[in-house]
Order: sequence, then structure tokens, then C-alpha cells
Amino acid sequence: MPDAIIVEQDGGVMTITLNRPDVLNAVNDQLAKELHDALRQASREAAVRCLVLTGAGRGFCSGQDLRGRAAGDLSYREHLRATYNPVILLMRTIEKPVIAAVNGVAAGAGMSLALAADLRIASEKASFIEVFARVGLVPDSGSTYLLTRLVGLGKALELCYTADPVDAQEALRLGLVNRVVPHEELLPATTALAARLAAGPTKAYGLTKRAVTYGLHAPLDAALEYEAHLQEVAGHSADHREGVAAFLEKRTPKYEGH
Ligand code: T3D
Repeated sequence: MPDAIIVEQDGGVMTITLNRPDVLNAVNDQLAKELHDALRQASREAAVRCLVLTGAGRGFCSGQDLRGRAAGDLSYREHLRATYNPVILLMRTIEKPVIAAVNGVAAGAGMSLALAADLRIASEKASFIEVFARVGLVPDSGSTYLLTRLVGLGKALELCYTADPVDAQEALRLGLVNRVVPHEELLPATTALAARLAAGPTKAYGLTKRAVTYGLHAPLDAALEYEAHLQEVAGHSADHREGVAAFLEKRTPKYEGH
């Protein structure tokens, strides 16, 4: 069976392309496993300092591959535990920036994948659909958690109840995406940002992601304490020493990521 994803590395940037364009990159078990394996490999390799997730063809990802889903003989709980949940957890805990380059429709768990990235850059052709209600399901793969935090309670429930598509400009207005660019500029703009982040203080970025994630559910005193703890770690990093030296020497820092 051909690979369901394409993995490419250019410098410190790893790009993962979901590659089932005939079905708008719907997720089958093969794709979920390959995506999980690629993320795990990226998390372990120091040479990978930023990740980009995008889709081949006109879709970003249409969520679960629905073919063969009418039989009703599957435990959805077990399937989610085995496939999507580990992928979403890895994306949210990998200590490197993750950017979704949303090239087209992101629906269902495909939208959840986009939401699980740290940043989203959308093509003008992108759209986002919490499509689950159309097929009588609950938003999953982190959508209830992540969408609510990005757009707020009322809008999240509206998008989940109606399953209406959100176009790229509306997504920008809602804070669902960070930027919208012309379609042909999506990959150049994303890789430029990814290369910039890959040349940054990766260790500090990873700790920043940890602190921001912790702050989502912590009281202020605990968040302050956690920041102080992480700053202790960052304060002893080679990149911190390099950043201070570069400032004093009036030059651009050269970060190694540790
Ligand atoms: O553990 C579990 O399994 C539970 C987890 C669930 C997670 C989920 O993600 S549930 C939600 C599953 N996804 C959907 O319900 C979306 C289904 N797709 C659509 O509603 C539409 O395709 C879109 C709104 C995304 C895009 O519409 P459009 O008009 O641009 O494209 P299209 O013509 O519908 O799709 C193009 C082709 O892709 C088409 O195939 P064909 O007719 O050319 O042979 C279509 O059947 C196929 N396709 C699109 N999405 C899926 C799919 N095939 C299988 N599964 C899909 N999800």
C-alpha cells in the first residue's frame, strides 16, 4: 500500500503531507499510524526544530475515512484511544513549534488536527467544518477542548451544533487561524516562518509551549511558580548564553536549539 503521508526534511524543518488526496486526505488507520510514527520520530530528533503539517491536493483533511463505517460494529472509544488521541497528545506536547498549513477543507478530526497545531496558516481556499453533527457524532480528537479555547464557548458550540463551514477570512476574524495568504503563497509563507522558528531557541520554545499549556488550567500562583521553574531550565541553556552574548556583541544570535 502506498504511504499515506509524505515526510520531507529541509534544514531544521520537517514537513508532513497527508497524502490521500482522492478522499481529501481522510484518515484511515494507516494514515493515523504513519502520522503518529512521524511525530514521534520528530520529537526524538534534535535536528528537527519545527514541523509543518499540510495536505496533498485540494483538501487539508476530511476527518475519519467514513467508508465501511455503516456497519456499527466498532468501538469508537477504543478507536479514538488507539489512533487520534495519541496523535493529538503528541502534537500538543512535542517541544518544537508545529504549524498547520491549511490548504483546503479541514473537517471533523481533520479540523481537530489543524487545531492541535501551535499555529495555523490558511490558504484563501481553506475552510473549517466541525462536521461531526452532520453524521450524528460528538466533536472529538481534541476539538471540544481546543476550539473552545481558541474561539470561546458560545462560538465553539455554534460551530459544533450547526456544522457550518467557516471560510478562511472568518477563521482569521475568529482567531481560529493566525494568517490567511493567497493559495499559491501558502507553502512559501509557511516554510519561511517554519525556517525562522527552526533557527530559534528550540529549547526555550519547547518550555514556552509547556508553560502556556499548563497555564490553560492552572491558577495564577501555580502558573507563576511553573514559569519560574522552567525559566531556571532555560536560564542554564546554551541558547540563553548565546542570546545574551549576541546582544552584548551587537550581532545576530546563532541558536543551536539546546
Ligand atoms: O474513531 C472514530 O472513527 C470516530 C472518529 C471520528 C472522527 C471524524 O472525523 S467524524 C467526521 C468524518 N468526516 C466527515 O464526516 C466529512 C465527510 N466529508 C464531507 O462532508 C465532504 O467531503 C467535505 C465537506 C469535507 C468536502 O466536500 P466537497 O464537496 O468539497 O468534496 P466531496 O465531493 O464530498 O469529496 C471528494 C471525495 O472525497 C469524494 O469521493 P468521490 O465521490 O470523488 O469518489 C468523497 O466521498 C471523498 N471523501 C470526502 N471525505 C471523506 C471521503 N471519503 C471517505 N471519508 C471521508 N471522510
